Amino acid sequence: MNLEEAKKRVEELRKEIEEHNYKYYVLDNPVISDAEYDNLMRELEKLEKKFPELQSPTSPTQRVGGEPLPYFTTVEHPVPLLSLSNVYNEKEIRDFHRRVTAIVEPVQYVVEPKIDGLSVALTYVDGNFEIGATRGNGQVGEDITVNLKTVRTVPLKLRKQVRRLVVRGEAYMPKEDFLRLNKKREEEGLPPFANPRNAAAGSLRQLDPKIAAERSIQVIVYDVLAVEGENIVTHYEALEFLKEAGFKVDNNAKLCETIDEVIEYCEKWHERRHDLPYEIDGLVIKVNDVNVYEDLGTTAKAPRWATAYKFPAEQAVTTVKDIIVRVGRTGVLTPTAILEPVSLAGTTVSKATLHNQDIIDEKDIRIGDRVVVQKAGDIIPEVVEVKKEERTGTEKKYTIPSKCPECGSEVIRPEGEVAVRCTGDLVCPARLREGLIHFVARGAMDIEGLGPSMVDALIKNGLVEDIADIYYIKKEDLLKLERVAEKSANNLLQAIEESKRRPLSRLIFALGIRHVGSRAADILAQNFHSIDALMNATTEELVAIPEIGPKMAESIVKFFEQESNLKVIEKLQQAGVNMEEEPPREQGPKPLDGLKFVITGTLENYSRNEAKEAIENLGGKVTSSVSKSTDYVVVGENPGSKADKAREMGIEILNEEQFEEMLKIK
Ligand code: 1X8
Repeated sequence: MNLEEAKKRVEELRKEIEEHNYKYYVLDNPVISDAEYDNLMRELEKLEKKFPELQSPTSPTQRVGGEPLPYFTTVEHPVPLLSLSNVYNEKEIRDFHRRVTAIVEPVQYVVEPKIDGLSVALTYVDGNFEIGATRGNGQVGEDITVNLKTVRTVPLKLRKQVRRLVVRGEAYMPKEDFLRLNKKREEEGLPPFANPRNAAAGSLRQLDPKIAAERSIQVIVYDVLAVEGENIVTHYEALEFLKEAGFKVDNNAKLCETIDEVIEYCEKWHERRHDLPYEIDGLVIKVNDVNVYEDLGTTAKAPRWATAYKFPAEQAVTTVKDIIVRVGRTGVLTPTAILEPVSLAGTTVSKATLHNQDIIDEKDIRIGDRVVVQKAGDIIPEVVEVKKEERTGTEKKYTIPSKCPECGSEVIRPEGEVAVRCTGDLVCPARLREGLIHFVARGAMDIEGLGPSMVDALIKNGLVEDIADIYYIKKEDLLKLERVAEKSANNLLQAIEESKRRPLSRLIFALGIRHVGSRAADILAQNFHSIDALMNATTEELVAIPEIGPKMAESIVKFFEQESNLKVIEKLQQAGVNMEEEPPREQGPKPLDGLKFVITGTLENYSRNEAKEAIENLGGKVTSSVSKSTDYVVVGENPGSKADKAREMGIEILNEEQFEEMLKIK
């Protein structure tokens, strides 16, 4: 195929793929199978690789996420993104209507679900997606174009000829994807997101677009902020226009002729709010006729032609069966109410957080009480109030115990804090599980094959009583565990062995010292060069380092004062865990040390074995399947599904040329 033919085919493919994207994501009506779609994508990728001059920033292949950014730049919105006034009940909806009809009459409204996400503005020039920004303060937002490009519902090219178009929409994570993501995060020892909104915001405000690409974010568009060459006279028409231009719009937008119809629609969605695949916190009511917006005007912050009807937080009444405390990884004892299960906000609730002793005292919550529980935007329900009039006199007051229920260590309440903490640091079993999951996690000691279920098995079988014990596990112990065979035992021991050579900063982070995150761990490693030196650091020395505050300094000093913690560190040292800045290496550092490769397809200049040998000679490893710990996938001719998997997971892909470059440079 020559360049001219390739160009023609590339254009055809892009058009066809965009058409299928539109049918799938916007119309919810796919007409081809995933496999057929994948074939089209693969053909396009192949041609773009073969003819790099045909690459284009708006090609559907560009949605995988490019290079990480050092920071986000800010952008001024061409039109301010206003906020909305709120109304909370029927009376207030009618008051809003009265204010509108004092100026225009008659009036039609459009009512739409109010998505609980992150507002974004998308700018298109000559039909091409140019800038995507967060709302920020309404005037100025952050440029998150690289992340929004990975969102399949953001068209890279419009389906209509428009010179310039600025639209507003809501970026969100569907509820199902949110639950799946949190499950995965917990398995990886990462803290879960509190709600889908935080998950969406956290994903789009990542400097590495590959992370955004892995998360399923969607954008529903609901406003034309600016357009050239179109005469849009009603909001309902604007929604039609947006849909034709290729955006995903909410199919639940309804045109209402009367305020009674508006109220009825709000009530309908109040009842059915959990039926939607995304979280909504109310409905937006907008005047349909765009021409009267000027007459209605805006207040300082919000337009008078629209308002948000906000659902009341969902509540239910149930009984507190018991109060227990849970001990988290950081040692905080959190009192939790065990409830008579009750249906609330689409789920069955059987627990509510009581936060701390102050809250229990303030609300006077007792075991046996009838209580009102509430689920606001967040996932964790709370006790709002006690139905004191329903007390029978048998209710029992509750005080958090003075000893940790898990390890019996004293608990303390640090000055100025509401939380109570166990002092058993590295010895408390409740903290051992979480502490171990954290210790072996990817950003810490990165021990592959040691997930939460393996951690549980090790603890349950008494193989580990502190984090250092993992370095003393023997193969015969592992083989006694359920579902551990020779091969996986070997792999795990190998991974444990390798983790001994992690840099000092990883170890400091892995210890789980309060307030010490991975960035602080880097700084500490750079300043102290060894655990020994860090152990002897005083509060004064620590706070003298930029970015180390007094709270963190105190926490570090306290950590190393604990005799039990020092014992664990000594055990780690005796096991041969690196405790100095430069990890010791067997025969000097190699350029590909610690990097994992997967090879798929046929390479022109290397047999499989030659490629493997070349990587291993430079210190890299070759594995047969793509996983989250894979660093690079080398893709030759006729690659298998591994290339797709890598792309899906946002793992860097090397063609043969890039692979050779890497072997040379390194
Ligand atoms: C915010 C939102 C609007 C809509 C949906 N979800 C939101 N979060 C909509 O109009 N369909 S409008 C809006 C605002 O103007 N602040």
